[in-house]
Amino acid sequence: MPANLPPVYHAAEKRYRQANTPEEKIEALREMYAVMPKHKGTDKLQADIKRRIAQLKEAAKKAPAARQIPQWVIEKVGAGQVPVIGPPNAGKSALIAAVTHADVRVAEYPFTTQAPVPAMMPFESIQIQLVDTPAWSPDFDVGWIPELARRADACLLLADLSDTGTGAALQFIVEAMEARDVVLIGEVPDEREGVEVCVPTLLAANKSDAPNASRVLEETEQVFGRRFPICPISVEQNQGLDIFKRALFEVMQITRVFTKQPGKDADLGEPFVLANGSTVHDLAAKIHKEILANFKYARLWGASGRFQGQRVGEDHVLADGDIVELHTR
Ligand SMILES: Nc1nc2c(ncn2[C@@H]2O[C@H](COP(=O)(O)OP(=O)(O)O)[C@@H](O)[C@H]2O)c(=O)[nH]1
Ligand SMILES: [Mg+2]
Repeated sequence: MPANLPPVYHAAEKRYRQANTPEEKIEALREMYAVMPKHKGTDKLQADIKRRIAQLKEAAKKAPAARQIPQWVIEKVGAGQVPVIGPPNAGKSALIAAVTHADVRVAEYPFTTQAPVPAMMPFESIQIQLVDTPAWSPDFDVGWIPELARRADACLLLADLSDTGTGAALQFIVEAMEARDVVLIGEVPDEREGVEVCVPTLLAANKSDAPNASRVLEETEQVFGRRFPICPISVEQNQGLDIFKRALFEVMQITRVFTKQPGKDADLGEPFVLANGSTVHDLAAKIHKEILANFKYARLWGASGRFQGQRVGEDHVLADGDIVELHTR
């Protein structure tokens, strides 16, 4: 039986996954428990949440007040945070160096990157925050990468097309994530069960210039083609990087909205970034709570309108690139 969890549940679950302290986690779990429907279909989930609360309380008793924010919590800036995750030598650092202005170390020997390193990737009107991570493999277990992924807005998995073992290496990562309740998936389903966190993920397949690349790409597609969108690139030869940026933007499921003041030109500099499906209400709430409180109507230019300058209400669903003029009392 599907659990049919309400949006408030998913909101609390998001707080749970982004919580930095045990207290915040317990609070979010309690909220999840309070708002979830209690029926047979959620028996397992109810038990699971209770177990987690008990575990957290137990852990808090043993290690009191470790309030420090872990070093792998990276402050989010820009339109979204995207860890770049993959096996050793896939070219994670090389990719980040190619698409950002950051100085990340690229090396022919594995395990060059030891701590998460954030870097901004410009994409059209926005900046996406990529986070370089250490290579993750059975020989080198980086336990905090799932924690980074859990809080992320999307993930980028990087395959190495010069390595026939890249499919198995990625499989290891995907499964190790799932063991920590982090599910990497191309498109997050609307209806979900359980406490797992789904993170929208793009698979970029690097080194398409390598001798056996097309065969390895085919194998990678066979294993992961239904799970992730796959985007072949060659960082070294600067191939496919524009398509890659667009594909990552698509996976993130975000809508860019520009605002304008009545009687003035639109501010086409930096858009507001909203989740797909957001409304004029969500935009107003993001700008200022006074604007939301005094909202009268909006005028709209862009793809979501029937005509340019259309007058719309709070419930109007916005589209990428829309320009909105908010009118207040
Ligand atoms: N042939 C080829 N080699 C690449 C490409 N991108 C990166 N490399 C090489 O792969 C090695 C590992 O790169 P690095 O970015 O350090 O990998 P990381 O461990 O995933 O961060 C370096 O020697 C890079 O020069 C590519 O597109 N094609
Ligand atoms: Mg690296």
